[in-house]
Amino acid sequence: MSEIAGPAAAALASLCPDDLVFLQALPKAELHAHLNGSIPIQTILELAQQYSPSTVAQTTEVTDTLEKLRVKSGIVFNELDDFFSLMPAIYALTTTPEAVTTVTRAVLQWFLNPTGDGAESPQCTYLELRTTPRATTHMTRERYLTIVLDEVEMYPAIQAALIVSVDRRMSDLDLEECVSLAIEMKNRGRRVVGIDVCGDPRRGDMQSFTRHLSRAKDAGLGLTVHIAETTANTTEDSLALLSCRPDRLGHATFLSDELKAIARENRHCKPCIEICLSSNLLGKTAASLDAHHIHYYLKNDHPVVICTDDTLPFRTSCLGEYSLLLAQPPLGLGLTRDDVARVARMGMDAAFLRPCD
Ligand code: 6MZ
Repeated sequence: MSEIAGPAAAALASLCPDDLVFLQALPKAELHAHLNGSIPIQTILELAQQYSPSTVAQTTEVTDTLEKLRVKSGIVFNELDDFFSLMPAIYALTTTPEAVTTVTRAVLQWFLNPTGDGAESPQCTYLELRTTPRATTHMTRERYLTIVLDEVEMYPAIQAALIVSVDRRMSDLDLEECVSLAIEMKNRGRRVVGIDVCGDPRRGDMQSFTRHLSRAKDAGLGLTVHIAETTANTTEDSLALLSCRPDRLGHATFLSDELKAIARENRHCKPCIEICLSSNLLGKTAASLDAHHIHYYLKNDHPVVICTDDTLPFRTSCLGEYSLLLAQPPLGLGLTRDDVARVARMGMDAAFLRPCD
């Protein structure tokens, strides 16, 4: 927990001990956490020590990225794009089966084991971790997923499950492979509970994704999509994603009122909005907590779940994100304990292991 910085750290530091005990004891679901964005800094530094790059450019990229990640006060992002530029170096350090085992184990421990800083409770009660199956020179996508699932399944089903992410940049063939793998794994009894669409919001044609996403839903997988995360996402982009009847929406920061209405009509059970406060503030897609779209959803009694997104670059934690709800303005939203408990319950109810359909 000592690694957190930025808005979450400031909110956490402002809470009284009683509030901290309250937040720690609250059952919390973490439903929007990207595996390679959630690697503990210590783990990534250890992997860097074993890394033997083949080119000078690779060495420089990894060194520069690690330097940014290590800054005590956290990275200052100018825009969300700065986040995506960190990923190649992180991926360079996680190309082998051994490295994927190491990072998955470390991320699961970070979320699900007691924190060791005096708190008896883990960061969250239930974790739906998500990751993009990655083929490297050392492994196929199937092997990648098997390795991640082997680690996830070390925990009981009521504690951990996996969402398979597909990246907006993927070709039709890659999408076909990832969705088929997710369905096959689920049918084999492996703990894949959903599909996510993620990646750089400026890329990809979501119209071409719809038949793959519908196939995943028809196979009984939950569907969550990053939608309207930035102003680069067009109405057509969002409409294509909404046409697949997603169960949850990632961010939904720039959904117009018209699109919000369409989202609500999509199903009898409104799609829960995955809210990532620190990610939005640091990635500069929300100008301030005051201006954050969470207010709209809370006011309209629309289900939300509070999530971390990528704890490595955004230097946050589940406790940090919940502190942002409870802390007094301007450090937090100033919600009452009852309201925070209600939000946490909505999050637990939105898990794919407890589908509302
Ligand atoms: C969109 C994001 C993201 O899958 O390799 N990812 N996609 N918006 C975001 N908001 C900040 N944060 C992470 O984890 C890393 C990948 O997750 C997606 C990106 O595609 C990133 O490469 P995995 O485990």
